[in-house]
Amino acid sequence: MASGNARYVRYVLFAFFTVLIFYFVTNTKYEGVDISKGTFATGSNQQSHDASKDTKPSTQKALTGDAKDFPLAMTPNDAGFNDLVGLAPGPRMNATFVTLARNSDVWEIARSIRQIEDRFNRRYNYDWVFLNDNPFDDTFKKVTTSLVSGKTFYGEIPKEHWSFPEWIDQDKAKKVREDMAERKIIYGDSIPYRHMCRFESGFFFRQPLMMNYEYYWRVEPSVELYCDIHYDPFRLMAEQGKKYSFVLSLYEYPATIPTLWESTKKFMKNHPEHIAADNTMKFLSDDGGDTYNNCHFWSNFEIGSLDWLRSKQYIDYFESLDKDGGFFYERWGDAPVHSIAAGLMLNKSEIHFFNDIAYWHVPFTHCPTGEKTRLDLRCHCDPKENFDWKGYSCTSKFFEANGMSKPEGWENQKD
Ligand SMILES: Nc1nc2c(ncn2[C@@H]2O[C@H](COP(=O)(O)OP(=O)(O)O)[C@@H](O)[C@H]2O)c(=O)[nH]1
Ligand SMILES: *[C@@H]1O[C@H](CO)[C@@H](O)[C@H](O)[C@H]1NC(C)=O
Ligand SMILES: *[C@@H]1O[C@H](CO)[C@@H](O)[C@H](O)[C@H]1NC(C)=O
Ligand SMILES: [Mg+2]
Repeated sequence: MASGNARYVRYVLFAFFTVLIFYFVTNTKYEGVDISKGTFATGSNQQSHDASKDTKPSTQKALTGDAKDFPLAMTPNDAGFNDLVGLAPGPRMNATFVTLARNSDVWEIARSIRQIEDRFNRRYNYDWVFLNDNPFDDTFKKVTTSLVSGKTFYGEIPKEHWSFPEWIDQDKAKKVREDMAERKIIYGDSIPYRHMCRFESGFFFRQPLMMNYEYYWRVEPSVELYCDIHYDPFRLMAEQGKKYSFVLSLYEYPATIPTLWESTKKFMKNHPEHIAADNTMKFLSDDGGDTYNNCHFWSNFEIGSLDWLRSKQYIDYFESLDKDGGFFYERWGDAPVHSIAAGLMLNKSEIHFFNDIAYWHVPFTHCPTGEKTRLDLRCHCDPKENFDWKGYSCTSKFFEANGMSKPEGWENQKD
């Protein structure tokens, strides 16, 4: 009997510990294997790189739920913030990535796409439009289509959008290029670079493929993304009424834009109706608009509204600049053109600084200020590289113009 009792006790203890172990195993949280719930996507990842078929998106984007059921999760305290596996639930915006590139840029753009996909788009599957002044070759189409999780589209830019307008004096333009070559101004002797700047200033947003969308995210070859993107930036733009956004800002080389501000002042005089009441002139000028301080948003990264770029106010500005000829008689960049337009014609609340999108384009880095943010977003950038608060950045000026307080820790990153 005694031995029988002891056996019972052993059985009971054994059963108790088995249940206990089972309890601990099933209640252990493994970070990184969260399976996201509530995905109702029906869209497919099928893509075609047959450009002749890809004139417009053939199916409605995968709409995975109502916005009201899936509010933007902006901080780790918000529901769903750390669900980074599987398709993101919630609505999709009418938006696309856009890249201007040559066939020879294929491996550099492949690197950029891979980063955007890993950090963001694999969960959102937004489309990607590629534009080129020459036809894209098969390798370019195959490689990029294989990397993009959304649909890919390839457009050839018409000659009128990539050539000298008839009012440009060719001799005068040539002399400028020779002179800039001698003065060693970067891209100063280049014709294609000037076509590129004029195209990005006035034409990319009205290419037939771009007419299918309301928002764009510009991506260049060889850029890096250093942090996870936990929410849909397109949705932030739409829900918060943003029209233009940036991650890096800096001073333009004055030698490339000697008369851009004169030309802009002429436009302001001719079109006072286009100037926003609550504009960001303070970012652009230190003397109330008399002179330009050369501050601009770095346009190789942009998330913006295509409808705004297609608006009468923006087109009037571009056409006024184009008539003045500075894309060829000087070397006006699309960055100061977009920035001046945004600074003067948008209200302050319509321009957004994405602190949480960490980015590099040679030679500058935007690495989010604040260690907590960097850890929450699993960033792999060196905070010392952050350009935001260094002397040649204009981001301080943007914060001051908007009365925004700088993120904690900015003082330690001044140099
Ligand atoms: N199709 C095409 N794209 C170009 C040409 N020149 C520049 N680009 C693209 O325009 C963008 C800006 O050019 P990039 O060389 O990066 O200029 P940077 O960033 O100012 O040094 C990139 O996306 C390039 O791929 C060109 O002649 N043809
Ligand atoms: C997306 O935006 C474009 C341009 O405004 C519009 O023509 C198109 O109908 C929109 N598509 C959807 C699905 O809303
Ligand atoms: C811009 O701001 C002004 C003044 O605050 C306001 O009257 C106007 O409606 C705003 N415009 C937009 C598009 O928000
Ligand atoms: Mg570039």
